[in-house]
Amino acid sequence: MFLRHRRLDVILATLMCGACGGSTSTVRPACPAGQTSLDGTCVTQQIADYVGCIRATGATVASDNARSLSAAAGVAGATASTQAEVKDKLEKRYATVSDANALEIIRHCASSTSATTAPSGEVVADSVRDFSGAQRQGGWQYGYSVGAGEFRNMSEFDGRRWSVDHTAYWTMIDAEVMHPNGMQAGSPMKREDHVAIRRWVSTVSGTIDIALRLARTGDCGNGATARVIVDGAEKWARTLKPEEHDELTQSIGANVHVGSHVDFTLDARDHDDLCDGSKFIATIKR
Ligand SMILES: [Ca+2]
Repeated sequence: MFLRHRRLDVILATLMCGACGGSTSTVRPACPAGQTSLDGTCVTQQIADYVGCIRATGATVASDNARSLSAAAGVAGATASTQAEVKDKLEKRYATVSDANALEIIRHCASSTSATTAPSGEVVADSVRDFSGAQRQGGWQYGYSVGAGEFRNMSEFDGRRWSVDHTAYWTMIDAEVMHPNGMQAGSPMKREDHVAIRRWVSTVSGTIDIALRLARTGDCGNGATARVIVDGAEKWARTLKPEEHDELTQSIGANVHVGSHVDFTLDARDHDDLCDGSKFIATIKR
């Protein structure tokens, strides 16, 4: 939890005042080539992306204190000349008060946004290569929604797969395969529609290419529907028929910013989750 310490409150109150009290805070200058505006100050794109990552990640894990971390990152970004310098400033500040959550975000974003300098065609995320038992590692989150509800993180990881509650629902995600849960009669599991969601929180800005590989792992039931949803907008959808065991490949493009949600979802189709395990792999390039 951020800002438990009064000393940090004082530091950040000072920083926030410095960020909002000057006459230049409302000025948005036209920045020279290769730079972009960060809260009214021209900085490198890499610094802007780094601060953007800290703000986006902080907002997802610590809403109570995200504004303060956001302000500290903004001030550090506006007064540094490199991403490494921003990281150094923030690390020193949060190490002083032993804020492990803030330090994790600061270091995670430093490694993630180094990809913003990758040349075109570089793989910035791969759902199999990056798969792990840690939420947010590599920008990936493993979750689900109840029906069309909001994204929720899965909480169980058994060393191979994420699940909601493996004793109650089919809903799961492993390195390659996803499975939803349905509310049809006859299932031994709880009757509740779960959409399985593998989410990538973008570490880059601009146009990305997403290469998909899909296939059914079972051959019964009524099929399952796979979708790619970027910041809430559906970009692609395909229902996999029960017998579609041959790998299907698809390439799609999308425009993203640092912090964009790129969701790979699988739902049971008409509530029937019988044999709905499906391989759904994504490789993302920029
Ligand atoms: Ca189904």
